[in-house]
Amino acid sequence: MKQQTLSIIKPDAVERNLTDNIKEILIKNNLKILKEKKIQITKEEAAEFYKVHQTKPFYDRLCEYLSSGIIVVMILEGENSIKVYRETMGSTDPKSAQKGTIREKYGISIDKNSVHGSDSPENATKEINFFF
Ligand code: IDP
Ligand code: MG
Repeated sequence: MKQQTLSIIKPDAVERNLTDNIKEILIKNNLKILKEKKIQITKEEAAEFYKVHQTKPFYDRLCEYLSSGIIVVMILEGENSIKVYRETMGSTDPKSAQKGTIREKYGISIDKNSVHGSDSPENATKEINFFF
């Protein structure tokens, strides 16, 4: 089933000029970049975007971080793109991410893990509408 999902290249990766390397991995995994924009969001916008995590101890730091620099936001499309992209990113903590995944290759820490990806069809729709 053809699906769309939202991808964000986080500040740590944009800052290190990894945008093209990450896009190359997406394309290799049959994830087509439908729309793309380079922006910086406010801490308030980040707080809205990450609202599902508002009770977590790392919420404030997470919002501070996502709004700390330029990000690249993309709509990806492909067969089962939500699952495929989650697998392409690797697990949340780069230390335990599988070899060859974006987070294993480029992630610095659980905070600076280089990329975001939607985790369900409902959230993909919400997140796409949030940015586009
Ligand atoms: P995901 O990005 O793999 O979907 P989520 O659990 O949705 O992971 O968490 C959102 C983001 O919050 C993660 O990408 C990561 O940067 C950060 N995060 C998640 N868990 C922790 C934690 O235990 N400590 C610090 N930051 C965390
Ligand atoms: Mg998540």
